[in-house]
Parts: sequence; structure tokens; C-alpha cells
Amino acid sequence: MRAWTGPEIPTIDPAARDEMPTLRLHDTRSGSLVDSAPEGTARLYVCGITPYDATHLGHAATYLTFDLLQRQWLARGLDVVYTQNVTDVDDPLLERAEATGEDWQALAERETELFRTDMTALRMRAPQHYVGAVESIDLVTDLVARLGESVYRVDDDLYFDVHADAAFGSVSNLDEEAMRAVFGERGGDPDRAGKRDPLDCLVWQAPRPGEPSWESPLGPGRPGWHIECAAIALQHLGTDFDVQGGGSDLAFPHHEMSASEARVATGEEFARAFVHAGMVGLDGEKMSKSKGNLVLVSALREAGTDPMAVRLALLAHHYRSDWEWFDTDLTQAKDRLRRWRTAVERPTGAPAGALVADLAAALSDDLDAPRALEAVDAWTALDGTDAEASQEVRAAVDALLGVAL
Ligand code: 5CA
Ligand code: ZN
Repeated sequence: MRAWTGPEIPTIDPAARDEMPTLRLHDTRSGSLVDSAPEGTARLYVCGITPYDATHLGHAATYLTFDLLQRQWLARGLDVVYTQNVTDVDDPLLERAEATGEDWQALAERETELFRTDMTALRMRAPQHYVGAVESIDLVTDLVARLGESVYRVDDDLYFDVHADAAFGSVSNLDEEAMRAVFGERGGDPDRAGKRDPLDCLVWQAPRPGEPSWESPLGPGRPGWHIECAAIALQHLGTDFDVQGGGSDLAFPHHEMSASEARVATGEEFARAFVHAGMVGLDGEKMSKSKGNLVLVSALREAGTDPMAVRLALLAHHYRSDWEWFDTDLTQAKDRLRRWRTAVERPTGAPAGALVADLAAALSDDLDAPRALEAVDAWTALDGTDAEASQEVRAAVDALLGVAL
């Protein structure tokens, strides 16, 4: 799978770097804020799209969260290794292709390309490893083999026994009952006869009529969803990487299962922190491809909306909150962008130093983007005589918020 070229991200003055507070992030596993202070290199895995439809603002808000996180690490002078998957074979993709009569691979390729174009327009840093499930079949079957006795057969499908992992449940912090309640809604099959436990998850699915499958030492089939991310993350980041990220709908079962499979296979922790973005809604429901209540990034672009206004509209909500999109979000963001651009056109302004410190303080505190936007608003309302200020503010707003003025 091709990675793509993302935007150049301006560097922060090393002098300002030393003043930056420790970055703190909300970790779902511990249920609290944890320090994120990797040494030298930060390693990040973010769950990618299932490419059967175009990118909506909910997806964009989630990817923006992890873009902000990377900008914090980069501002501290760290190298960042970013891996993202693309679930390029899975039920929703095959179902959509079947329904429209399109070839499933052509559909996946087209939507993946549109995703990359959308992400670039929104100034998201590109992953170094952008990896599909299909190209990772060997990684998946190797990992299934490493799971040994914790994998068992139901008919010709292979399942992972979640009780093989004493720490199962520790990522999402849900009890059995809560887990069962959401498992079925989120791709699980709690009622499948022959499983040891209703929560056991599919790792290798035997061929079904009309569906693609691959030969493997496990027999013919295709990867289960959770093992896909475990295999890709372990291959490209190793164990105990810094952050596993995605939307809050992935905390259980997806991140719970991937982490469990990785722990059982390697004997080591999968990730240090599990960071989850809230759900964006539209018309009173979670924005989702299956419900069809979407505002698409590509549709906004086609309508001529400045992608920086879209980015600002998303930044105005804290990543951890669930929120609903209204057209007024965009109107307000456009106004803000206009005000900021007018302010940096002035020949002189108030010195940038205090603003850079405020931005760093807000974003270090669990990526508090709304507070960061208010700090920029406050700077634009000041007058001053510093002829360098505009240039420095432009660079800081781009480096830390990804908004090009
Ligand atoms: N391919 C899997 C992950 S391995 C998947 O969940 N794909 S997805 O296309 O359904 O979602 C891609 C990302 O967008 C996930 O991190 C998901 O949590 C996030 N996401 C989906 N819907 C929303 C929403 N309404 N608001 C915020 N984030 C969302
Ligand atoms: Zn994933």
C-alpha cells in the first residue's frame, strides 16, 4: 500500500521546546491522564478506514486528534513513526461492492485514494507505513500460528479464546455484561454455536461462496478484523508502542481484542496508552457510513469550502467529547479563519512568545484544541509593534494546530 506525502510541518524553536510542559493524554485503559514522554522516537498506530465509502467529518475528527498528537511530539524534537492500516477486505466492503455491482478491489482502491486526498487537503501528517489487510495476509497467518492453543476451530473458521489472556478486558474496562451488550453490534458474533465463550473473536474466516479468500497454512480464508491490526502494528511498530488510537467505538471490541491477541502471541504489552476520540453525530445519531447521515470531506471540498475552515471547525471541539455537527460550525470557523488571516496580514503585532507558550500549554493538556483556538483569538485582538510576530504566529499555528494561514 502506498504511503503518501503529507504537509511540511514547521519546526518549533528549540528554546521554546524546553519550556513545554509534559504532554498528558487520556488513556482509556487506566481511565486517567497519563504522561506521554517517549525518548527519541514516538510510535503511533491509528486504525484506518474501511474503504467502502467516502471520508466523513467523524473520521476526519478522529484522524485530526492523532495529527495533533504527532504535532506535539514533533514540537518536542521527537521522531514520530506513524502506522495506519486500511481494512481493504471486510464484510461492509464486500457487501457494498455486491450491492452496487462494483469490483470490491476497485471500490477499495478508489475510496482509499479519496481518503488520502481528503487527508492531505486537511493538512494531516501522512503515515510512514500505510498498510492494507490484503497485503498483510502472511503477517496475519503467522500471528494466528503464534497464538497456539488459544486458537480453536468452529467448523472451518478459527477463533481466539479470550480467556487465554488473563488481562482481557483491561483496555476498555468493561465488565462481561457490558462487553456482551456491544460485541454483537460491533462486528462480533456472540450467538455463534460452538464457541467456547460468546466473546471469542474470529481470527481466520473460511471461504464463503462468492467471497475472496487466500491460501494459507491455516487453510484457505481471509483475516478477522482485530488480528489484522495486531499483525500490522506488531510488524511495523513492535510491542509496547506509545499510543494505539481510534474512535471510541473501537475501544471494545476492536482494541481490546487486538491488544489481547498481541499479548498472548508475544508475552508483552501491545501499547502503552489507548487514546479514543469521541463520536461525531449528525441529526441526532452517530455519523456513519451504514446509516448514511454523512457530511463528506470531499463534498465540502467540491463545494469550494476552504479545508482550513473545515479543520478549524473540527478543532473547536475537544477530541474526547461526543458532539453533533451543525452547518453553523462551519460558518463560525470561516469567520475565525478570516479574522486570523486578517490579523497576520498586519505589518506588526504583539510578540508571539506568549501565544506559543499558551498553545503548548493547552495542547499538552490532553490536546485541548478549543483552548488553543481561544489563545489565538486573544492574540489577534492585541496590537503591538513586533514586526516578526505575524511570521512567528503563522509558523506556530501551522506547527501545532495544522492551520495554514
Ligand atoms: N477499519 C476499521 C478500523 S481498523 C474502522 O473502524 N474503519 S471505519 O472506516 O469505520 O472508521 C475509521 C475511523 O473513524 C475509526 O477510528 C473510527 O473509530 C472513526 N469513526 C467512525 N465514525 C466516527 C464518528 N461518527 N465520529 C468520530 N470518529 C468516527
Ligand atoms: Zn484497527
